[in-house]
Amino acid sequence: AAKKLQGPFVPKFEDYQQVYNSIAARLEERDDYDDGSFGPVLLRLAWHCSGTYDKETGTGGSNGATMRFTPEGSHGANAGLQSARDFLDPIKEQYPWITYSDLWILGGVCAIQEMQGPKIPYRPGRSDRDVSFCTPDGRLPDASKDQKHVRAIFGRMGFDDKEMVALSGAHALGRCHEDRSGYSGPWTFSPTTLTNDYYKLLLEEKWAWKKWTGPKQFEDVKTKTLMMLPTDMALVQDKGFRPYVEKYANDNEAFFKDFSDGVVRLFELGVPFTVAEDARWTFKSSFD
Ligand code: CCH
Repeated sequence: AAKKLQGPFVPKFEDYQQVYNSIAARLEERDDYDDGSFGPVLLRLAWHCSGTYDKETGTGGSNGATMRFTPEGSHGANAGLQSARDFLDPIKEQYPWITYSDLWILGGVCAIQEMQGPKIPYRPGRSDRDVSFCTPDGRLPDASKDQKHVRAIFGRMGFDDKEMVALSGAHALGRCHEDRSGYSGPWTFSPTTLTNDYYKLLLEEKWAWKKWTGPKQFEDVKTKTLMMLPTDMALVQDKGFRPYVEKYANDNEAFFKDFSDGVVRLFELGVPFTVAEDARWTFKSSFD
């Protein structure tokens, strides 16, 4: 019999596409969650891994998957993300060669594409690190604050005004849960499909403080079913941010382009890749 060359398994594009397909299939299968999809919470997991990055010290970011450990997993901002990690665990069992940190980011990529968002080019290369790499609490944004805080937090990651507004369009997806953040409700009427509705609603609806005993948030006056956080409202109140809100409200294609570029950058913060930028992969979606 022909002798097969043995060596360490080096996964290729096709192998990662298979992982993507398995996540997509599991998203389809587990439609018993929230508004019918784990997609939003998968995206939030990927963002909260990445959004701890600090450009001055080079610490934080998606390399490491340190949210597996209690110090970081129990940060207030990460409440509820256990459900996203649990959702991905059977995928990790099926493909033990992928690192948690590459898998969690691939989960975010898959969630965006499967919720009909733009393509998010991807490179692997993240390795899992131990508990000593957990980031300190307080690196993720606090929704009760204003534009100064948003600029300080995203500025620390290295983002500019345009990117901050583009990334915030993720709030077209998902909802706030009282038992997680204290806030309540979805931002749009289609929380499992990525659209530019977040910007349209910010500009077109009338918003007022919600009358309740929970944290200060806005609700739409007309239906009282949608919400905005103080940090969301800061995007239309601030002179630097507002032009981008208007641009994305009027041009979904421009939003998709800038959102994709911003997410690619976000998901790669602090990762020591050996693969070049021009060798990123684009995964086929389940409906392509
Ligand atoms: Fe966010 N987000 N986010 N967010 N977020 C929440 C939920 C989601 C802030 C606060 C909150 C981004 C930026 C910000 C998602 C993606 C992104 C919640 C509710 C709060 C609070 C959590 C809960 O109760 O379950 C603040 C503040 C900022 C910026 O200032 C960015 C950037 C992204 C991604 C690119 C997604 C998706 C959700 C929905 C999660 C779900 O479970 O439905």
